[in-house]
Amino acid sequence: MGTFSEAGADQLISEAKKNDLGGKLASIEIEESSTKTSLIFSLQEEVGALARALHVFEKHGINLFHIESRISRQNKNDHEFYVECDNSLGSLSDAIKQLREESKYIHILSRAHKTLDESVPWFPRKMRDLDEFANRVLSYGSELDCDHPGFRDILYRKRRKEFADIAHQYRHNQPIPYVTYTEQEISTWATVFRELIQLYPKHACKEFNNIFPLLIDNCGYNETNIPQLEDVSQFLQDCSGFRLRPVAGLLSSRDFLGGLAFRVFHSTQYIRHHSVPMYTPEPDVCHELLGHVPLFADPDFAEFSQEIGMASLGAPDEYITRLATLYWFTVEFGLCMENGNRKAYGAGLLSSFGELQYCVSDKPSIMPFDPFRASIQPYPITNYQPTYFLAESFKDAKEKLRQYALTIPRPFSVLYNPYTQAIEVINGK
Ligand code: HBI
Ligand code: NLE
Ligand code: FE
Repeated sequence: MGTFSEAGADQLISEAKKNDLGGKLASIEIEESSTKTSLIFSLQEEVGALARALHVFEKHGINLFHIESRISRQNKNDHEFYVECDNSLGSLSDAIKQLREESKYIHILSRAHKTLDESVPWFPRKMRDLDEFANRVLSYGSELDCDHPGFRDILYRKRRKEFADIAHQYRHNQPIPYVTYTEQEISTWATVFRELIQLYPKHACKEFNNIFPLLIDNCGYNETNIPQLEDVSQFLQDCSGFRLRPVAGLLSSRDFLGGLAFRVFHSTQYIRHHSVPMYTPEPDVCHELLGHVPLFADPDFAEFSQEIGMASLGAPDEYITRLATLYWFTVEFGLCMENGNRKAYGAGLLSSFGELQYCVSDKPSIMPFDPFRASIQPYPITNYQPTYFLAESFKDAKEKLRQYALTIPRPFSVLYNPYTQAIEVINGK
């Protein structure tokens, strides 16, 4: 792992040493793959000061590889020490804590790998790592909850199990298997499709309406055909680099959001039970293909979605909950302003002909989109939403989200490298 090559890191450290030990460069932490940690601290010139500082390392079981000293440029009465120490044994964080108390300043130049891994929840580093999610689905297929409309329908349960098996067997970079949908499934799709296309021109945002005809032309979207995930995934890759991955059911918020960091959208392939075409609380192929896919083809929206994903990587649990809530009130149930009219851009609205009509009526309450506010708003998951957040535009929502993401405490920052399809971790913000 690691973004900076070791050579690069070493170069930065030596620059820091050469130029200004106490200056800006010295406060950058650079990730290294060895167990070596380098730091600089200052001590007031007095007999025994160095011995005292060195005793701190001894006390906490830290072996020193290297030490240099010089007069501080900032204050001629102070000494500055550069040390390289072994992080693999002993407690370096305790030693640093004590040193902070005894020295005027301390700068950690590079910290060994170990420290990051211990304090941060696991997250995928390469797109291929998303294969790990397949067997971590929360509920799926044959294990339908007892209040699910398909619970008593043995045929439906059997069918859901077939879809779950496809998703479980899927691996990164494979084509998504085509499925032959039954007549009953196509008829459910037809009802949903027919009702929704009557509502889109008036209630869907313009980005959605711009892309929808392209899906009809290129991906087999029409009343008599349920489009194949593989065809749609290829189309999205051409438009915005987003791609689909089949998933058996609900993933944890952490896993689901993590996929978005790679522009990977986990998509169900089964269809809702034929008894509930107007609204279902679960994602299904109508929700993914009609609700989500059109906007993932839009570059601004794709970037917005990826940024939520990137913000989630390695974030503390309480922030994952807030990001999942933000996802809910934007990507799933977001409204935006367009020439003075309220339009839907959330996928949960664009795939439910029941809720799409409701959300533009005067029944729900509408609040301006502010991520600090939206991220803590409670919401029901099995009914129409009582509250929606209204964004000025995707660009504005993206900018606000960026400000919010900066407040998430993480001891590192992340970049996505599209050439390697990998997350690069930069230690020290
Ligand atoms: N899993 N498969 C899948 N699909 C979703 O839409 C989904 C999910 N897990 C969590 C989730 N959505 C949201 O509720 C947010 O927590 C991200
Ligand atoms: N309620 C939506 C629909 O019926 O299409 C699905 C929402 C999934 C979060
Ligand atoms: Fe969704």
